[in-house]
Parts: sequence; C-alpha cells; structure tokens
Amino acid sequence: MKITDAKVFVGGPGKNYVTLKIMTDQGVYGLGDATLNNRETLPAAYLRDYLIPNLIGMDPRRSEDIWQFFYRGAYFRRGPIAMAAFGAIDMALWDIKGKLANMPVYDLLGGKSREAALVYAHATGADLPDLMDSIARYIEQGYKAVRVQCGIPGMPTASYAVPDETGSTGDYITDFSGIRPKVEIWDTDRYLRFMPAALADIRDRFGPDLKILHDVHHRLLPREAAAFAKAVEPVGLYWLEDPTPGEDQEALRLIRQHATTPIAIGEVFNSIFDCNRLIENELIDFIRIAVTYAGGITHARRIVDLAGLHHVRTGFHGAPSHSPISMAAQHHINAWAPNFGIQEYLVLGTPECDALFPSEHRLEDGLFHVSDAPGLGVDFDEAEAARYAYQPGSHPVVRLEDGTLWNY
Ligand code: CS2
Ligand code: MG
Repeated sequence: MKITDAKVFVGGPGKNYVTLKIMTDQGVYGLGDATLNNRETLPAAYLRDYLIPNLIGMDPRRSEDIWQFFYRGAYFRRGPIAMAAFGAIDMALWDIKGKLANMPVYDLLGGKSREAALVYAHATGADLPDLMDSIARYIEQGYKAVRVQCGIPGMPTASYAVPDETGSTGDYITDFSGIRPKVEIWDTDRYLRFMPAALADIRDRFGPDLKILHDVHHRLLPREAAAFAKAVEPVGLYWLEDPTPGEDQEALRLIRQHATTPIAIGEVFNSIFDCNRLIENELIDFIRIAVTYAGGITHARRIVDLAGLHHVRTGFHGAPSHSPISMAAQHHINAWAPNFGIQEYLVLGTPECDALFPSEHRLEDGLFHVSDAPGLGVDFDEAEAARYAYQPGSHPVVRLEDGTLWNY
C-alpha cells in the first residue's frame, strides 16, 4: 500500500485551520490538523515543501517509522512548527489505519475506558457579575466544569480572555486586523488583589459541585504564583493553569511546596522532553499538551503513558484554534486513556464548521461522546473549503504599565 498524494488547505470559518489530506492507492484517505494558531502558514509550508514530497510512495500503515523518519531526519529536533506538521501526518495515518481496520481510533489504542469524557467550557466576563451570568448559562446547558476568566477592576485594558465591555463577544485570541499585534496592559498587583476573592465568590454562588478552573496565562512570577495558589486553596479549584511561564520548570516546585491547588501546564509544550522532568518529579497534576503541536497521536500517547505512571492526568488543550480533526484525535485518546482528566472544549459546531468538517461526534450534558465511525470519524468537504482563504491574524502582546514587555 502506498501514499499517492497529499494536499494542504489553509482557511476556515473565522480560523485559519491547516488541514492535511493524505491519499492512498487503495482509495482510503486520512485527515490531519496542523493548525498552529496565528502562525498557520509555517507548518503548511513545511508540509508542502518538504514533508509531502517525501511522504509520497511511503506505506501509510507504517506510522511509527514515518514519524521517526521525519523527527530524526529533521536533525533539528522539536519545535511547534515541525511538531505540528508531523502531528498532522500522524493523525492522518491513524485515520487511514482506522478506516482500513474498520475500527474507530480509540479501539486501536486499547478501547474505551469510559462511556463519555468530561469537558470544560470557557466562561468570561468584563466584570464579576458578567462572569457569573456567563457561568450560569453554561451550567444551564449541562456543563459540569467551567474555566472562569474575569475583567480586573482598574486594569488599564481587558486582560487575557475577557471582553472589553459587558456583553461583548468575539475572538479574544486572534486579532484578524493584521499581523501587527494589539497591546494589552497588565498589572499583577491589581490581579492579585482581586482574583482570589472573585474565585471565592464564584464558589459561594455555585456551590461545591461545580468544577472551577482558572487560567493565569503565564502572567505571575514564581513567588506570586505560589502565594496565589495558596490563597485560593479554600476555593477547591479543579485546576490552576499556567501560573508561570513553562520554560522555568523549577518554578513549579516552589508552587508545589506552598500549596495543594492542582496545577495544569503544557499547552505550549511540543515534546515529551518539555515535560518529562515535571511529570517524573510530580510537580504538576494535569498535562495540557495538544495532539496537534505535540507530534500527533504517536507522540502524545507516549506523554500520556508517562504521565499515568506519576498520577498526572490529561487536560488536553482545546482552544478554538484546533480544528475538529485534531479535537477528534484528542477525543479518541480521551476515550481510551486510563489517566484521562478533562478536555477543554469550545463549541466549534457552527453550521459553517459542521459543513466543512462533518462528523457524528457529540456533546451531551457536559460530556463528550466520541463517534464510533472508523478512523477519526471526521470528514472534510473540499467544496466548502474552497470558500475560505488564509487571513493574517495575531495574538495580542502584553506590556506592563511602564512599557515593559510581559507574557501574553
Ligand atoms: C489558552 C489558549 O485555551 C487556553 O487555555 O491559554 O486560549 C491560548 O491563549 C491560545 O491557544 C493561544 O493561541
Ligand atoms: Mg491556557
């Protein structure tokens, strides 16, 4: 069996999804997602210029050898662009494998360990009452877990994942007005004075059963993060995410020494070598990698297995930048992984998105039910894809009030 061709599409409804389609001489095709948010053209170019010409003629069933060939063959290892491109190929090869076997990918991994998987939604508010309304709406829809992000009184601009004003909605990650980033201003003192009490109010209002998550988005220094994690202990968070930037892994030890609040990190990691020490030293509770830029199912599975040895559960990244293809790949791992924790979930299911990526996957009552269709269980409509083109966009950058550049 041979790979005969592969194509890359960039575009989608409100997002630059990077979709890979691998064709074979047996008529079976596989789909992968290489979307690297706000840098989408780069994995697309790597695929088109180097990986696809090498892929043609290979046996698609040999997904392990193909992964090793590209990873080791690159010589310059790791990095999100390369790992996203390898990840898309890998997902597509598992999709093909499942279609050949007439089995959903979760069965190839070892079968279902649960009937459905817990997900969390993103609640956000310009201020605390606005956030409370947003949380209440998700609870009404059946969600059992909600990430809560709130505007901070006196903060010069809206901060990560909160609207500028009450009731406004929109894409808080990507600004599509061009590739020059807009600037957010951050003030740690105001955040630290406000947020612990806001989280306590949320717990009081919604009671003990709601799973509450909060994303600091890399903004604190290690000592500040340790103090914050300790201050919010009585709230009983499900997790505190990215309290400090991922590069300084010793910072996680300081947080651990001071607080029992569960820590989630890893959405910017792309290799097992970014997190093996954190996992082995049991400095985190949830690993946040994504199959997209952590090298596909083949590599993500290795991280999940290592995590399982150390009581670290999965909490895969699921920002709206992931297409339904990589989300499906994650849902198959979630159905199988013995150490599954939770899945970040944003409703992609607009009519436009469903038309582009038809599938039988479904969310019901805050739980995700993975489709039993062979492979990943998502299709890609090329006629629909022709409606979209790449639109340049960017993440904001963050500065302190005196102009110092900070962490987005
Ligand atoms: C995030 C992301 O979902 C999350 O937890 O931190 O929204 C992140 O900001 C984006 O994926 C960046 O592209
Ligand atoms: Mg995050």
